[in-house]
Amino acid sequence: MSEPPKRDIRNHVLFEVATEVANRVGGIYSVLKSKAQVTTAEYGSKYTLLGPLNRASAAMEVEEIEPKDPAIVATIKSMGERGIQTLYGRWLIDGAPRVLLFDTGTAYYKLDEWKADLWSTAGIPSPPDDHETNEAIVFGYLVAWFLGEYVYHEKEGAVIAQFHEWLAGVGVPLCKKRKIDVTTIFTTHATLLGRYLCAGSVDFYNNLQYFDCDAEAGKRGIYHRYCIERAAAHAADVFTTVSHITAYESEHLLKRKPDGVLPNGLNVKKFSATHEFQNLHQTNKERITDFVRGHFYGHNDFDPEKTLYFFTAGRYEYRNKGVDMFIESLARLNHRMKSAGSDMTVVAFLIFPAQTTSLAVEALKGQAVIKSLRDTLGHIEHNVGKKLFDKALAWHEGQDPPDEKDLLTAQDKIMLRRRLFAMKRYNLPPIVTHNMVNDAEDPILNQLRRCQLFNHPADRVKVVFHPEFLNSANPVLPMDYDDFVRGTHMGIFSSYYEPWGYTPAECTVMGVPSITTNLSGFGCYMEELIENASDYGIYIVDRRMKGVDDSVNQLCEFMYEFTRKSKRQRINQRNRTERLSDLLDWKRMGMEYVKARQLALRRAYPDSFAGDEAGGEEPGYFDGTEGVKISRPLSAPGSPRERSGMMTPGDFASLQEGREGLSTEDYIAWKLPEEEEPEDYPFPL
Ligand code: G6P
Ligand code: 1S3
Repeated sequence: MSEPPKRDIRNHVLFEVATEVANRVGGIYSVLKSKAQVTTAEYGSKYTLLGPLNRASAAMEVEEIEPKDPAIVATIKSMGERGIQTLYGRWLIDGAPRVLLFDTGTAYYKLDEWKADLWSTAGIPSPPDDHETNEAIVFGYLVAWFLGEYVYHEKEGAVIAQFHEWLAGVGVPLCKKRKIDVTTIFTTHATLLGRYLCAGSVDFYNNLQYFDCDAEAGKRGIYHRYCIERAAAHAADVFTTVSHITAYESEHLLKRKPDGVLPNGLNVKKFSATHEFQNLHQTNKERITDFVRGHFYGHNDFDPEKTLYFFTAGRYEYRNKGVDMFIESLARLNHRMKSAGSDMTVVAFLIFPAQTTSLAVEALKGQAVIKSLRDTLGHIEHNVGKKLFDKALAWHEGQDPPDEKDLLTAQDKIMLRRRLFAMKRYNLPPIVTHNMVNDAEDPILNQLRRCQLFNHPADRVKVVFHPEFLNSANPVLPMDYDDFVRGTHMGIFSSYYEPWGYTPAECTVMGVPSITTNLSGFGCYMEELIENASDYGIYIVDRRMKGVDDSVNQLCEFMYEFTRKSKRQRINQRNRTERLSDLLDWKRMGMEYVKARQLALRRAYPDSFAGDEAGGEEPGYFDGTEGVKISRPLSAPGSPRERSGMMTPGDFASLQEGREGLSTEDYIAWKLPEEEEPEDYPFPL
């Protein structure tokens, strides 16, 4: 057989494969969407995202266009002839990347054949009734089909396919088994077993190396999914994850050391006036205050000027997202503020989508009562103004100026009295804004009840559980998430399982201080990068070396100290927080993706790099001597003092050729206690 033609690594094309392309589900959507701008800047038309077609969200997010790349045209055509429908277009986001979405429904006629093939070629079983896995299989086979035909039509350029998470992972072992001439990267954003084990009551981090993974997956009914994830991790040319913690977890649960860490960045938008984000805080805070006035009608005995808004938000994973710990800490904060006679009030929002039937009548009533009061007062104000004007016109020298007592008519007084009586309330302001499907068993509601956080007038900590994502069309709290975050004073994310954690990172770029933990990828990253993180509004609770009670107290202490800051101190701290934005910008974080792609090309096409080895004579593509092809990270360090002058997270220890993957010793800030001081190991084994 003749050698396949050598592919041109310089003019390679990039496909990114994920189930959340133009389809918001969770964190991967945020990764792809925010990263699109830097990736299209680098690749232009040579970058295409592949995903399953969700017609409802595609209708909102994608504009259909005609493909120009002849290999894509030919492949879509030939797949179409076999009944596969696709949508090719531009994703309507910054960077407007090209997307190719496959209608998996049109390929189900092949499901049984593909399941049999998956078993015979990769030994991966698939039970009949797991819809999510069926979708993953169909999508994976469609992607492998597409890539196989694409490289048949496109013979010149090298092809990189980067797959995100197990749901998009089936294509990876298929590419390998079928020897498709592409190089693959598999990036996991969490591990299936990690998510399941942490959600239970397992001492996860101290037992990572001891789990019998097959058995644990089997017990939870996810063995087949676990097989897909593990196969993808092992079959990929390059295996990566989003943080060093998850790298450590992957090593033990997926049994392959990742080659590197690709942390998540954000598309940081700078305002032309640096104080603009502070103005936005003030305006959005007023909008939150409007809601609070309504929600707490009849109990508005706290001063908005002395009220702080805290919040937590995310996917409703009660234990993984640390909601249990947050509520317990709020209860302790309440007690502490009361005992100290604090004149501050904290309103804590918990935003986690859960099953609801409708908005609660009490929540709607609160907003309606306040709206009527405002309307009535507006009316009275108008009448008073008019009357005063008329009296002023009729005034003559020698007369007394108009008396304010004559300005309110009897009717005005009655209207006012009615509104005041409408604000009388015999119950406490509700702790939840919606009627929950499972009120009696909801873990958040039960923990609030257990901790007796009932919005009593004497409480210094009030709570509002909003079991739905925010949006500006909501009649109770009409704000989009970003605006809401800007208006708050602090975000609190005391996660137990959090491979990266976008929520505190988003707070940071909006100049909102946040609390996170050293079990979150973001927390570890910031702790390692910045020497005095809390000065910059990044507080990190130790959930690794402390007992639960001590961690709760530490979280409570952080919040309490925050309530003692003056307005000036809060403003200064927000300024410092916002200055960290550059550290989280994709312009910097994206360098790790660049390195992963380089490594993937090197592994698949080592001959093309012959002149690039250390000491090689010829200028190499990737050694920076051949002209700048790839955007560089920001060269100016952020204003906070970085611990080590490292530029990107990968500089900690990451993607390098000639290594079998990260070395366990390289995982940042992630060592088991026994690895440091064996005799100090605090837990029974
Ligand atoms: C921003 C605004 C100020 C406002 C302050 C309130 O900095 O520019 O005008 O006074 O926010 O801060 P606070 O922490 O009390 O919400
Ligand atoms: C995952 O989403 P999650 O909230 O289920 O992926 C995100 C993007 O990489 C990551 O930020 C998060 O920690 C993971 O948990």
